[in-house]
Amino acid sequence: TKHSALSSPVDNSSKLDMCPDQPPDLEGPMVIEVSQTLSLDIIRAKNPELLEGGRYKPKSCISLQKVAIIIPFRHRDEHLKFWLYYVHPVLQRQQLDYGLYIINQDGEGTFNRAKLLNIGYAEAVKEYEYECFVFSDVDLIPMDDRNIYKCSSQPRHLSVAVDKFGFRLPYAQIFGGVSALTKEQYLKINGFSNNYWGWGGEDDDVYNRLISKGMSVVRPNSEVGKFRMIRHKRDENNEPNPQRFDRIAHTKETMDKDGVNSLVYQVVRVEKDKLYTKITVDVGKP
Ligand code: UDH
Repeated sequence: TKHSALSSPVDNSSKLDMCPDQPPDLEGPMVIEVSQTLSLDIIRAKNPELLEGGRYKPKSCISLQKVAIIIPFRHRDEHLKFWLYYVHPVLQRQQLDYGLYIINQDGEGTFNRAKLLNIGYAEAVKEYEYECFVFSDVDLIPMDDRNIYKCSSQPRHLSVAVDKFGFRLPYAQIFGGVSALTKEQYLKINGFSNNYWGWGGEDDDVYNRLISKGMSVVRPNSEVGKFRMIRHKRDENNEPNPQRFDRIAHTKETMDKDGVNSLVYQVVRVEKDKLYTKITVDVGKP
């Protein structure tokens, strides 16, 4: 009886509860096939709840974390389609408040994965109050949706049992593939190195940074941590970097001056699709 016609509509978000620790609709092990042909239109149609820029948040509860998913990218459109097709539905079942950022290296210069990841961090924090950053290669598809793409009190390595490595960790210190850092954890290590050009070493450098700041790496078990890696040949302009061994031997001395605090790049183009925010960037050259 007291409702005025002029009062603003009820804001439901203030009445929502936090999402549960265990999202109710998870399916567990999933079958991943990478032989079919996919179109972006099919993937868009299968994900009607996505908002412009590859954003989502659950309607029924407040997400436990705001997560930016960051993918380093160049010339891998086929892999990206499989990633979008399989992983977007997983992230929604996981009840995450998330945004997907594809950081596309412009031009044909030497690839720099870690610098692209730093750029992803820097661009994502301009858009939303992300608390957690999940860095993922484009060719890694989770095989179990109980592997939640969110952060922990310690840095988390998610891709622990990749088919290519016989579903085992190839070495104990590995931090590449898919990993998750809170904003605090990321800033504590000054982000990642900008100086690893070409293939290899940059992920081991991140591991060194974490250890030198007194952190440790946590992982899901090897059942939940299963991944399929899409097979591919070596990319052009991403040859193994001969400097990598020397660089990872000196992480401790260089990390305070080489990272997110020394990041320089140019944004060339920003594309907002329902499925992703694609940011094309000039990373410069060695
Ligand atoms: N990436 C691109 N484009 C490139 C290079 C790398 O998008 O040209 C991204 C992509 O997200 C990829 C990630 O960087 O998943 C890591 O690069 P990678 O796939 O080259 O690294 P990986 O260790 O493979 O997976 C190394 C070459 C494998 C050759 C296998 C020959 N059988």
